[in-house]
Amino acid sequence: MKRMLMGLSLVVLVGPFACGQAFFSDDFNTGGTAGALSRGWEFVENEFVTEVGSNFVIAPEWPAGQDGPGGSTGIIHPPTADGTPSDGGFLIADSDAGSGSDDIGSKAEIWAISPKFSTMGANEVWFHADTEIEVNNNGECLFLLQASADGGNTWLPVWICVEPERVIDSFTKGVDTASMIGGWPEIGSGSLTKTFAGIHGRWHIQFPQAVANKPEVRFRIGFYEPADAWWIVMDNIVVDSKPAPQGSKTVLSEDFKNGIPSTWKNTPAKTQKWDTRPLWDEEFNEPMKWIGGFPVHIDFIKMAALWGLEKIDLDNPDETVNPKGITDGRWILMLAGQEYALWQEGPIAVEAGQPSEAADLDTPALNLASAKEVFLQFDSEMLRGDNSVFYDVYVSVDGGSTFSRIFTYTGALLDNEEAPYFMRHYLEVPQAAGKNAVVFRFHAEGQDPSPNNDPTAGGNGNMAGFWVVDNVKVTVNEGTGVSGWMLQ
Ligand SMILES: [Ca+2]
Ligand SMILES: [Ca+2]
Repeated sequence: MKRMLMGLSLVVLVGPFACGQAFFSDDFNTGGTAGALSRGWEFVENEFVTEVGSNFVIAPEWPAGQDGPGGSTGIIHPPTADGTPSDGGFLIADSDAGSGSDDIGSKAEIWAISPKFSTMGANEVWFHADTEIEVNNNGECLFLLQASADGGNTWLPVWICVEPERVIDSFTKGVDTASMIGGWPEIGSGSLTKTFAGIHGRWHIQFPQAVANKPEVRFRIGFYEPADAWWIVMDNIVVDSKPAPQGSKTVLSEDFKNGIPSTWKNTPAKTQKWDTRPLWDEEFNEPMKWIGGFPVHIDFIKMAALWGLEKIDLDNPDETVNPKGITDGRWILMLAGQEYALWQEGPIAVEAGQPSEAADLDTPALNLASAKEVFLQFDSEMLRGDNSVFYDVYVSVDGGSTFSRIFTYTGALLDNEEAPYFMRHYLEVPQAAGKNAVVFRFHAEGQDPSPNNDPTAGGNGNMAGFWVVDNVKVTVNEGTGVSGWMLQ
């Protein structure tokens, strides 16, 4: 509610520089599930649902038949923009904690449908939410975010997520999902709207143009055939006309097409560097790791030639190489085949007698002396293999002498070793405004699993995870006109 009121006041204060007002917001801190229902939310299951305990509630309540909200970490709040947990109540549906039996073909649907709100006067409509959507690497659910321009009579796709095993299950069980969603997500497409990956952090996504300037708009998030789905968790939802937070002037833009630039500092704390290609396995002289006797690689488009594959054909999947099997959801990359900066846990540190692999990738020092607001954005695709792994972003305002953390993946609800997360993060960095030597740091660390967790015994090739970063941009606003993002 505070965000909405501040947004309205900004319209008065700074006129055209205020990018818009909130049409809807909810922090779920008032009245629990009953309070949300009284505000116009609907938490609905269709007639095909047989699962018990998978419907939406406002935590810390949970549905009858379920053990409790959240699952794996004990920190059950979803992450805010900097990765730390949200507060108070939050929206959750946890199919994993439910009985989980509504398989592919069941037509079961479970939805949280928002209250109606007006977008009159808007040219564009944006959805923002602190979000944790956990995608089972071998699940078969569809996660869907949709918007309605007619009060909920008809729905338009905003974001479609497919649990990776659904590709195989659709093929073997003859359930045509691809035509239902307009084709499978495209591995390697970098698509932020049709994906095999989950969401972790503050999510910014634009609604279809059709819902702008309409008197009765709604949105809904939910499961379609949620058997073996994990969960949907959201807090601090805001719908307004403000795009994801970024400045009007680009100071740094890096797509790693020519590798990691020499102007970037690439420092291994132990032995492991960031690179634009996977680790080299010295034993097999190939850029891959070995899992259960099979060669695997997080970017299997780059590995296709080695496997004798001409293409990854999701409409005619091969169980031995397609999403089930050795390349299950843990290895499906939405950035596959592209150039990027990659940290991947590997055997090098263990071979060198170092149990921990950590590396810092630093931007060049940026002169932001004339900036009133500073923003960092980057595409991020990551999988955390175990609790030894940390992925964090830091900023230095003294040229790289000292750093403070501005983002973490491990501060809120998270599950290890499922499908990766893939999204674009947008961070506001007020401490960098007006500073003349600003450095951003991507820090990754993890420990290669080894027999009996004995690092001196050598790694067993299991995966501790990977982090892919791409399309890093630093943007600023200068002068007297500011966007208002930092005034909220
Ligand atoms: Ca809350
Ligand atoms: Ca790139």
